[in-house]
Amino acid sequence: MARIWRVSVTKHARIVALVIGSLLVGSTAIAQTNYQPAPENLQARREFQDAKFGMFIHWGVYSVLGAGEWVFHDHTLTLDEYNRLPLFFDPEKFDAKAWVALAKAAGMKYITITSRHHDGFAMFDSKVSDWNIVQRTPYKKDPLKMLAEECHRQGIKLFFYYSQLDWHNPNYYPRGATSWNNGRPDGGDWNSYLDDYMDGQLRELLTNYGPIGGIWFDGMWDKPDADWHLPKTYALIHQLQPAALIIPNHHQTPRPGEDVQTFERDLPGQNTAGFNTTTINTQLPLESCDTLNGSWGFNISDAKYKSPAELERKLVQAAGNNSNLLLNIGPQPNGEIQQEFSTRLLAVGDWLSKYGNSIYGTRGGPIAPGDWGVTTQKDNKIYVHVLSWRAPLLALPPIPSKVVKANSLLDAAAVEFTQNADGIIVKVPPSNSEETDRVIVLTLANSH
Ligand code: H79
Repeated sequence: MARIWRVSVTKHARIVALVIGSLLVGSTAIAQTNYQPAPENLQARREFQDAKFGMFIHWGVYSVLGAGEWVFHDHTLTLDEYNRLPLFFDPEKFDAKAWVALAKAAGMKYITITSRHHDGFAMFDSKVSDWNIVQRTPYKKDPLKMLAEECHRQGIKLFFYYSQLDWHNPNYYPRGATSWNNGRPDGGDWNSYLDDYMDGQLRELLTNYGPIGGIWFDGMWDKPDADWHLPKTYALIHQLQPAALIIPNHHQTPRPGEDVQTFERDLPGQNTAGFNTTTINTQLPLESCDTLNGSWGFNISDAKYKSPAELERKLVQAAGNNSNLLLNIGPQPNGEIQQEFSTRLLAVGDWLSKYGNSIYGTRGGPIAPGDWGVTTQKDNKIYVHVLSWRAPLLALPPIPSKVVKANSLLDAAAVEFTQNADGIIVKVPPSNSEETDRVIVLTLANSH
């Protein structure tokens, strides 16, 4: 008996060893599970954190209808109906140079653009299928190519948004939570969708556009329990461009192989949107995305534009929470960016030309964000961003370093302060009701 038992245990052990072995041999999955970011990836993460402010662009054939990027779904269109949209997409006013120049003038340091959204329509020259801008539209050109060239010329990093969710491809099967009966067959090859179609397109995006900042994934939440072959896809990306950052908007805590944690319409850890995780990965750069009005893709009936002051506060709040802000605009189908967007962006750029020192290159400061505002830090400077405080004195909690000097950022005027074991009290310069943010610079002793 005992002998038989021992044999069967040995047999089991052998099977287990075999399974583990087969996972180890030639499997990129293991490589990404034990993901060690390449030195250039770690460097890219630091540069990403220094950049602080990016332009998010949602642009696709959905823009033609002026009802946002979910119009296929929201109007329960059929495949036949949606297939007509590319025929009207002819953005004769698209000017890559002007888009990049606008991002720069707004003080933005990177651009993240939809290479394809949930409609699966590739806004680039893809050989993987003909469901793309070059083959289906009268425009026939690849705007991402033009944008990539212009970004490289003007020194802006370009990231590609890529929707893993696909409402068009029959191989996106079994369909997910957001699917409806739009005329796709009841069958499809999920593995082929991931390995051939998606990885094929990612290979194109990481090969044909020069060095890119990274891939911003969205839509995995449509099929949360599916096997997305993430380790394989992540390994492919890091193998093609080790510095490219993988930024997944799956609303979960980060997984191995991911380089940035992003939060949709929320500051990190604050789940006001209702679908974000409240767990922050302290090892990774953080990003928060939001919209300039209320929409991502061009929406002709959305006039809820945020004021420059609101946008500046969002940026300051993000920076004070150790995060970037990725601010979205949805260009028109003709390729133009509407004035309501550009004027506000230019105003933010103007503000940043004065306040940028307290934002760019900083990390979240040593004092936790409060109702009064936030802090950022760079080298031996702490920037106290007073966003909402009417009283003349502001009491801050203690910090380990000695403050040797306090100045107003704008005019360098000395600011009175006292520091003891209980904290720091600063005399806040009087508030001018027009001012978005009053920044006081604390200079610390014993630092470089
Ligand atoms: O690209 C933009 C939007 O089109 C896309 N992400 C941004 C960047 C987006 N898709 N959905 N949402 C934003 C809102 C989130 C809805 C969700 Fe759900 C709630 C996801 C999970 C819970 C709805 C219900 C979709 C799946 C279940």
